[in-house]
Amino acid sequence: MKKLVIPILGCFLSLSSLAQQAPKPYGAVPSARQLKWHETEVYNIVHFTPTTFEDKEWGYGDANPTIFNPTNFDAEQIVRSAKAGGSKGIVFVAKHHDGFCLWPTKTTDYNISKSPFRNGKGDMVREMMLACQKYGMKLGLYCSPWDRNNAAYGTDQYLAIYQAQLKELYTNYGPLFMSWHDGANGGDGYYGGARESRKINNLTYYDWDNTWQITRKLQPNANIFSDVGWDVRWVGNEKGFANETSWATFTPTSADGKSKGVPGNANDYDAPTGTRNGEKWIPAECDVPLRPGWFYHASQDGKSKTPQQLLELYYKSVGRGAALDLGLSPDKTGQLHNDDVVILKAFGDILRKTFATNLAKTAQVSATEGRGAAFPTKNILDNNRQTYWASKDQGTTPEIILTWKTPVTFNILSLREAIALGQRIEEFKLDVWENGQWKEIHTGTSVGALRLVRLSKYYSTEKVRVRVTKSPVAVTISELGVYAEPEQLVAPVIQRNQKGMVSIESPVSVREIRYTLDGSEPRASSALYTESFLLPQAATVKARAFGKAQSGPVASIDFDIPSTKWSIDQKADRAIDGDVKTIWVSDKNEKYPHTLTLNLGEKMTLKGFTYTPDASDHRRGTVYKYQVFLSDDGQNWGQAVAEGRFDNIQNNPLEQRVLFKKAHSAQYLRFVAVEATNTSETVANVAELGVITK
Ligand code: FUL
Ligand code: CA
Repeated sequence: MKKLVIPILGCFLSLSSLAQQAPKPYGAVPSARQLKWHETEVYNIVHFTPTTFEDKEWGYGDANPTIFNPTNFDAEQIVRSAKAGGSKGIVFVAKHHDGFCLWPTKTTDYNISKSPFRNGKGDMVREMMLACQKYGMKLGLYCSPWDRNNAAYGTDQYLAIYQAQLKELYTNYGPLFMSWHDGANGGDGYYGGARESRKINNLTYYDWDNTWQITRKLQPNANIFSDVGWDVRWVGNEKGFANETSWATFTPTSADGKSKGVPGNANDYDAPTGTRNGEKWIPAECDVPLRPGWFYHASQDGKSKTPQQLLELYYKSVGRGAALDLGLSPDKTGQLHNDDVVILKAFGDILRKTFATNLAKTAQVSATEGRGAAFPTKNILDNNRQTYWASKDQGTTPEIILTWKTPVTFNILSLREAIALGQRIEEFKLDVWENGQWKEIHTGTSVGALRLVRLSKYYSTEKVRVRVTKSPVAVTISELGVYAEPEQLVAPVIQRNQKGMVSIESPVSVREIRYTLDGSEPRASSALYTESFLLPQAATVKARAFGKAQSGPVASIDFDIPSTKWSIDQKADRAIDGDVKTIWVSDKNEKYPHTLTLNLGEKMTLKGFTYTPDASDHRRGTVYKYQVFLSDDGQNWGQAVAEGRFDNIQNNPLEQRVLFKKAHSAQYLRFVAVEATNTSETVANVAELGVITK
């Protein structure tokens, strides 16, 4: 008898609770490891190797280990500053493309024990790990597969070495939240003295399927990052943002879409958006350096992103369900430059202030289409991503309404789905109550782990409504927030045109801007900027906005001589007009090499030259290999005074500064674009061509 009763009772119970069952998962869903990663949101990749001391972006692999001699390395200063910048983790570059290992590895002599750092007894990976532990930060590691030092690179001996390095790292350090695998591989390098170009087949060379099994086995909680996952995908650019519509699901392939993708050979073009209903849950990481380059260069002092630029990146990465991996670059002392420390803190402070008060918590919340008492609306305000409110299976267009007794002022809406059940929402709308009726102020698309809507202005209202207007299945919302961002003073933008006129403008309205020309910090007593002025010589312009009680961050530009007297052939005036947004592109009927001849108008002493490529999304013909010749008369040119390659210019299209081996006196400079980053392109682009005289 007993045996019969139990199943009947069970059946009765499940019937009565049917309405309160959780929605069925939709599509690919995150693993527990990925759910943890989603909580990280902001972390920092740190580049500090002999390449820092060589003032390069890609070390060739031939630097003498003795140059790696930081006078004041302090992992805690780096980690503390990162944390002040809202970060929850560090991805430390344990080995970059130059092959130098920052831990005492047994796999190669090219490592930290051969450097003067801590008298050859140092282990920087360990110091970084301990600093992370001290400050409650997660640790991830980057170990470059491409190794320009290793003699075995390109042969079938190298994979075992790379795998052994990973094993050492996974065994001696951790626990790791990420294992970072970049896609740059193959090309020229030192290779144990061979100094040649070595090509590999990136589809097979690293045997990723087996190599990553090592990661899984030794560091089961490490999220594997690469162009194709397994856990986190590259967003496809180094600008730091995902597309407006951004899916955590992705179907990775090779670049031509024909085979399985691998790092360095993947459908990066799909990565900014991801794949709706893609095969796997592989959310995007947006990596971007705080300074122009990934490594520290003194010439880039003053060019770090401002807190406001970082905020924009934050809203376009974290706010689109991805993560922001902000690159930090210790200088030769082994610490972050104080400017960067200040910027990080200011950025973190604004984030903390913005999100300190969720105005939604003081509202009365109601929802249509609710799924019953097991999924109450209070779940969207409990700071817990696991608890959620859900609609009925048939109710795919629910609305959530917030009502306050007195109006609130806000400019940010935040939404999270219960992503353990998949990414569901495809479109939503935001309305505010204005003059006795609803006014639609925003339409959004994907939500996923997080969607931050940052409105162009502040709204004051007593009612806010979020309407989901498109979803294939029942909707889940795990958290909802309404916030007001504090008002800000931002760094002005300094520019000089071809006539030598300097203009200084602030992207937001400010009371006043003050500036200096002698390299000193602008103070309340410095010159007041009223209109553009002539700067006919080389000088450092620093400017800053002053508000009622405080002053904003300092903007600084190091101008060389102006191009006032210059002329150029090929109708390439756009290459010398001082404006990086105007671009010269070579004749499309001509093939490489492309040549530009610059007449400086008078003879002068030249220490080097600069090339700034087009940085726009649709750029073509970024120059990779170059040569430079000089002449007194524009007729006789000797040997090239500089030739080489612009490292990493494809991913990070910035001003390239090349110093000649010695200074030369000349009136004419000839820039030869020898090859594009993409060798199938026939054109070359030049946003700006300049000289270094200082
Ligand atoms: C890229 C590398 O080539 C850059 O040097 C840098 O390390 C960046 C984070 O990843 O693939
Ligand atoms: Ca919740």
